[in-house]
Amino acid sequence: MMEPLDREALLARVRAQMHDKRYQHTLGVAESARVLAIRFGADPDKAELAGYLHDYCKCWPVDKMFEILVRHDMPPELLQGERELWHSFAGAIVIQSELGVTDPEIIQAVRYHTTGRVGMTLLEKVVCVADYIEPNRDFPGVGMIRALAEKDLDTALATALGGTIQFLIEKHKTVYPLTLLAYNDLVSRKGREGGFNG
Ligand code: DGI
Ligand code: FE
Ligand code: FE
Repeated sequence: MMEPLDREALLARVRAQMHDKRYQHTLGVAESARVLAIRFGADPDKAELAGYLHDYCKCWPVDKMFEILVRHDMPPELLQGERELWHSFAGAIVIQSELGVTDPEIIQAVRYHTTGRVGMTLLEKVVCVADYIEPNRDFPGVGMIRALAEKDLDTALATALGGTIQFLIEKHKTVYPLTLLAYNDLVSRKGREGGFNG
């Protein structure tokens, strides 16, 4: 049984996995996730912790991630698909084995932070949106997502995922099925509730 790490020890471990820019992004996501959690009623401590952990594997060699994913019987569409997606699924595994994280909510928030999924939990949405809007992020459309995230987390997330899908299509990259399903799920729920206001 592994002792849970205190915040400082955990941050030192996280920092050792990545270059400085990625670490600054990580701190930004943790901060934004805490703000969003308070705003929308998720657990702020869990949101912050998931933010610290979400890109744990992002800078690892792809071979190392691939080996972990194969050992854990990940689906062929993930193993044969875009490598950009591997760090979230591998990260969810590694934070358990290397850091002793056991909270399933945090593990799921890390696992689905890149693709989203159908029926996302509040914490998963908070971490996913925080990843898009943390203070260091600068991409076309980020201002719009930040503004939406002041009021409506689902609309912010659907807009963010929609933007990613659009970006991928423009670059002739594959769209991971879960990303599309997550987008459809958010939009169709909104439709049933009476539509988007954004
Ligand atoms: O790890 P971050 O850079 O902080 O952000 P992220 O975990 O959202 O990863 C973003 C990258 O993943 C970005 O280059 C777009 C890519 N991505 C997200 N969804 C999909 C995807 N790539 C493909 N091919 N398919 C997807 O569905
Ligand atoms: Fe990521
Ligand atoms: Fe990230």
